[in-house]
Amino acid sequence: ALIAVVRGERRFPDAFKFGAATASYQVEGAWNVSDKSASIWDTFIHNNPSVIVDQSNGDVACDSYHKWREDVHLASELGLDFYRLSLSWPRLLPNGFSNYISEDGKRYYNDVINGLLEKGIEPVITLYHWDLPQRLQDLGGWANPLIVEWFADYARVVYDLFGDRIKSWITINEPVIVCEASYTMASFAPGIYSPGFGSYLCNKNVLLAHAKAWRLYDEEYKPKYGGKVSLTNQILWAQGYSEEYEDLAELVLQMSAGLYSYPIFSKEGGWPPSVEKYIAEKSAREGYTRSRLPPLTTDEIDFIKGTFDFYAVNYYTSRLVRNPKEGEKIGLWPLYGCEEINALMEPAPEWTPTSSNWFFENPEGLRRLLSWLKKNYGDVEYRIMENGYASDKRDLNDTNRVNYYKTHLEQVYLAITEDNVNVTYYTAWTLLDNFEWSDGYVSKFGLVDVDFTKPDRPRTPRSSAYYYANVISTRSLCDDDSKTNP
Ligand code: PNW
Repeated sequence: ALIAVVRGERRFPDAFKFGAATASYQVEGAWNVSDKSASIWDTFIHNNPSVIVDQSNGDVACDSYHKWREDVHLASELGLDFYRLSLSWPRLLPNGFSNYISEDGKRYYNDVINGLLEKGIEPVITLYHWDLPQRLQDLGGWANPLIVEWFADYARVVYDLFGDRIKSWITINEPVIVCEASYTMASFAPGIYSPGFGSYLCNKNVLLAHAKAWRLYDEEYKPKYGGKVSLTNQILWAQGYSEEYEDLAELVLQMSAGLYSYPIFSKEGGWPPSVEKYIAEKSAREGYTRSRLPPLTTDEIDFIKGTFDFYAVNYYTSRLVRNPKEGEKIGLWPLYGCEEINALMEPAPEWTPTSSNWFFENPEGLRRLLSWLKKNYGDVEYRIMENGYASDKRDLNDTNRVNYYKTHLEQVYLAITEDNVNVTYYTAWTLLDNFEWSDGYVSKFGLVDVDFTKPDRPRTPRSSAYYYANVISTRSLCDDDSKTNP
């Protein structure tokens, strides 16, 4: 075992759970084995290798398709309470539709789920972590309202196959990235540039698809299995550059967190009022017949409202918000600015940069964000479903990553004990170095190092793995740094 037990002082609540996450395209590889069809990430990168900094792709990745036993073993050595993984839709349903289920896909996910359960690790399943079947993209993907049915059909297959063993579900990972990185930045698959339009169609369809999958579970599976379902939002904490910009920062938060949370988690439902008004007025000034933000009907508002069992959030980084000065260019939403509302977003000079150009360390942002969420969406259960650190070094003694986890867990602890936010899960991103989207294999987030130069992708735990294992075994934040050395 990796653990040395020390008596920590800052103890997390007994029921608190610690885990780690991965995602199918980032770890599995085996992109075309058996009857698996291409996902939009397979196609996007095969067609445009230069969109990835090191021209790499996820064809092999960590080869977790073959090496899942080792991953389960590592998860067990860490002492994880849960392991969050995503399912590849085109691995399970090669047609995209539910008329045909891949035996191979079924076997693979059953193996992983049962392997985790045998070690006493709770599997947490994400239905959609960005690898849409290319065949559905060819029909419009997230811009086509029919995807709401396609997604619900897929969800039904998954609930039928694995529902007896899964108690926690995430429908969709980071809708803001699904819709904005794809349609506004156009740097994520399918890479269709349609800012302020395609992104909003996607936004609406994502909400309806999530709601339909939630209601399906709630009505037909929850009575039998008693699991919980939500979606997870990635939110950059935003605060005013100075006091005069607090209102603008609030509008930025409504544009990012609000567009995907207010319809589900607010009492009123529907689009966040400030954003709805802003975009409607701006669209009219621009000469559009109707708002670029597609309206939600009363039925749709009711259908989406309340479709959650907890609030899930992924946190990495923060921004200061202000209006641009004369001649200053606003960067791309949702990372560097928001053209729609004339907001410039930048890191504070004292926040330490990481190897990902969008990522600067601000641990306090996590605590502030949790308080903001509680203020906006109420005293519900909050689960942190991702948090972790990027480095381009392969060092096993990853002191910066240890420090990131330590300082962020401290903020989680304060949110629980000082601000009374009901946080119940903490998830490290990620178990092992993997394919980091645009950053390829350059930015590494792993608790465990993976040697991508070797065909068998050997895995070696870093200091951060030992540190985290120790936090988990003591359920506490330990001050004794000697315990983090392998
Ligand atoms: C999340 N940003 O993605 C994802 O859920 C993971 O798949 C990913 O590996 C991890 O965070 C680290 O990036 C993000 O540009 C992608 O702000 C981009 C951003 C944030 C999160």
